[in-house]
Amino acid sequence: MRRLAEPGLFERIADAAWLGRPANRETFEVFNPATGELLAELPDMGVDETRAAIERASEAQTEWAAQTARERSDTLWRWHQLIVRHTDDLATILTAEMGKPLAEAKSEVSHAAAYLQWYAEEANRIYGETIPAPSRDRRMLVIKQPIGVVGAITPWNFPASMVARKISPALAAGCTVVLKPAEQTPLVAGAMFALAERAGFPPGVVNLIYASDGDVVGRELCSHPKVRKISFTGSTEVGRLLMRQCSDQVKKLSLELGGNAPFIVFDDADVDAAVDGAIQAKFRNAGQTCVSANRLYVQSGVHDEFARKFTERVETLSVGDGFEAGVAIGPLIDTRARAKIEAHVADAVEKGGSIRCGGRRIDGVGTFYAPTVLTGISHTMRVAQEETFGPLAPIIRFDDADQVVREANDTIYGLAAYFYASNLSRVWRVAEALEYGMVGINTGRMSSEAAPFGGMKQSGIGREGSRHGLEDYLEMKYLCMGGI
Ligand code: TXE
Repeated sequence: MRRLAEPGLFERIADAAWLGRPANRETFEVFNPATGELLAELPDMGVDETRAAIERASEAQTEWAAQTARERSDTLWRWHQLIVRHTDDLATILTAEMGKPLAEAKSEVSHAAAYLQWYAEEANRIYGETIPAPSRDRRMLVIKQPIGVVGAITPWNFPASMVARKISPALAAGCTVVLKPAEQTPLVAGAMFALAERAGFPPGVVNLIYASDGDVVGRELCSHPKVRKISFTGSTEVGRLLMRQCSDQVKKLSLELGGNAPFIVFDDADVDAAVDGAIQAKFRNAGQTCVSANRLYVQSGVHDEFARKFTERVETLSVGDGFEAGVAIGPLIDTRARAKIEAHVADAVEKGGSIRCGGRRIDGVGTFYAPTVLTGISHTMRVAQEETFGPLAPIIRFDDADQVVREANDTIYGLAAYFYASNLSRVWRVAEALEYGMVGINTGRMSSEAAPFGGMKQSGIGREGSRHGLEDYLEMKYLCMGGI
């Protein structure tokens, strides 16, 4: 592990004692996907530890909810400041365990801090309503109250910002949290929790479970009656499973699942801007984002120009260890992720697609794959139907503008879509017709703590970020007073 400005932070991460329980003999290992280096051995927690964490969270709930909004806000703000102050260390840990380029890791930590800032502010703005009563002797109003203990499960692709995006609205609302980070990337979550401890959250308000087996912890969170809500980001497959597991208790769920984002370039688009946007939307985080442009539809009039300019740019993206200067594409999270990309490329080539660049793994210890452009792709190939989650850009030529919107919508997913066009009437019609929770128009990047993030169809339930993200952690209670 590289040197941190504050080495004590790293030691704290792996120390089971600070998590409020004795060191467990079972452990699991965390590796750097670029080098194979063993980074840490963590206590492998199971049902007992999860249950104990839920009990602690439940005991802390009443007192935390009874704090004034300003008091909760102040603690969140202190946590935000600690994260800002330790950005370099957190980014170093993140790049080591996840692989993304250090500059991207720093920007992710800043994004995480932005959520804490947003919800520290939003904690003070949880308003109810008064309702004009239909009779004179009544008063009717709505108050908002925290939902209770929240079980949060986060993925490996944004291991810092996903933690902040789930925990900060929950804490602002007055909920307490038990969080299980992804087994591949638990270290930055550990560091963030160590900073939360310094920020002064009362004991039991935030609880961390390190575990190698998501299923064991997930089952306990879903079946424990004191957990009132599950918030999950990850695969659609696990999302469906969690929904089934929560059904017995009709437990509330927020799900942010897979995507299959179309990126459409119409004839009237600014091609150079579209190339820039596609590079951002496709290759950020080596394509391992749920809003990644999964399939590029380019209209015939600009297809050849776009494909040429885009391929030229992709060929300049350097692949390597995220700590090396100038690296744009880090390793994939693991060999399973790389095998999925290889299967999608093989299927496309077998069915007539052509490799314009890349199309191969890079030999060596790390799980690297060359950034790849495919042309001659059709809508029915696996690469256009499934979420690839890697640095692979398949280009589909189209002629009919109405047909392309139908194909863009022809998927079980509905998270993010992008399109480039200049005709205003087309811009409105396409934006309204796309069945997606988020639509980027003439931009390849749209995530913000100030905006609602989430999807339609099987991409999930609920929204994160913005004032809407807070509502998912609040219960609405109607009060009716008679005899006035
Ligand atoms: O996801 P998993 P994986 C998509 C993407 C990727 C695919 C598989 O297409 O290629 O999913 O990735 C925990 N009960 N996304 O296998 O398994 C697990 O420990 C409860 C999109 O990594 O869903 C981790 O903390 N929890 C996505 C988290 O779920 C369980 C981000 C995610 O892992 C569990 C990641 C269980 N039975 C993958 N099994 C996005 N929306 O950004 C696993 N987990």
